[in-house]
Amino acid sequence: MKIIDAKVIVSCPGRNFVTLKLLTDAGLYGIGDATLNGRELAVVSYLQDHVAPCLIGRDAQQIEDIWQYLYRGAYWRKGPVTMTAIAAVDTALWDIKAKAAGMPLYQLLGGKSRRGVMVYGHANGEDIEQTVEQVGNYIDMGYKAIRAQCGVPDLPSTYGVSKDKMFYEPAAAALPAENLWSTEKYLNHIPSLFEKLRQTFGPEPHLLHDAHHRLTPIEAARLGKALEPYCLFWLEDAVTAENQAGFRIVRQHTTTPLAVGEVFSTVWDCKQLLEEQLIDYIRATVVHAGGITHLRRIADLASLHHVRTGCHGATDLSPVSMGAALHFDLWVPNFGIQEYMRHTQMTDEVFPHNYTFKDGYLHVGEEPGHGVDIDEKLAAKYPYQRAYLPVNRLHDGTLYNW
Ligand code: KDG
Ligand code: MG
Repeated sequence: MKIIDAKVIVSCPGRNFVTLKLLTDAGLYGIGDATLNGRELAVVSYLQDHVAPCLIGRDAQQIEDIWQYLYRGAYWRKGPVTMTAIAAVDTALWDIKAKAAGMPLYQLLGGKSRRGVMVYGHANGEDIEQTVEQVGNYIDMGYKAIRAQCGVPDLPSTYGVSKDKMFYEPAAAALPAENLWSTEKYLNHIPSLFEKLRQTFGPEPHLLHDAHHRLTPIEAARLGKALEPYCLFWLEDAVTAENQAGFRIVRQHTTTPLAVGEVFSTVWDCKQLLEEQLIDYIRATVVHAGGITHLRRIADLASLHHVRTGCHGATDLSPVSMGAALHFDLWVPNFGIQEYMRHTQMTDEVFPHNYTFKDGYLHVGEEPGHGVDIDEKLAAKYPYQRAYLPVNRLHDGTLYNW
């Protein structure tokens, strides 16, 4: 079964998405997500100019060989642009293989390990009261796990807090917005959010929080300790992880479970974190970490060290990523949780899919493949719009992590 065409489709149904469609001479096609938020066109060029010419004529069934060909063959390894492009090819090829086998993708991976995929939703508010209300709404919708973020007094904006309560979209400006950040104000405020949440909802709902890479290890240690009485499911991205050893300090001080990895692109980004058991959940995902072929290797290494998966699932990962991730989640033995930030109706219409939400779990359909398609005609109605993530500055103007 030969690959005869590789189409790169760029569309902006409310936000930008890059999608790869691989077509074969058997009449089967596969879809992969190639969206890298704020740097979309770099992946478009990588795929169109450098990957597509090498794919034409190759056997679509040789997923592993094509993965190695694109990874080793480039000479320049790793990095988010390369790995997102490889991921798109890999996801499309798994889609094709599953369609050729007449099976939903999870069957090819080894079958179901669980009945459904537990997901967490995003509650946020300008203040504690609003966030508490939103958490209540998610509980009413059936969610078992909720990420809670809230505004910080005296900071005009905070990561994760949006006006539209179901859809958080930080990449909203044609040039990066400049936000203000204060670690002191944040650290003084956040524990009281979780105190209030536990007082209101009791011990049952899983509560999560994302610090979005803004703390140093010792600051993260302080937050982790302060949150211990509220038994979080996880504290996410407390520290940037370029220096994996930095997590040792956090780990030595707190029993709050730690999650990291949404920006990781290969197993090398988390080798030390996993081998030293410095984290509890690895957030690498299909689209940014080399597709199912590579994510499976990360998950296997994680499982040796008691680390579970918690794949990234923000709105900038298209429904194609979500579909592929759900098949992966259904199979992976060391599954933890899946992030599920809902897409807008406009996005859902461009990407028809068969996954459904019920009682806090996502379920995939039984159709062959990963169950997500793209309506190319509709996609063509929404041309690309440049959009950047914000940047953060401290009070004195110093550029900081967003
Ligand atoms: O593109 C950046 C977003 O995906 C990121 O800010 C979302 O941190 C995020 C999360 O946990 O979903
Ligand atoms: Mg995050």
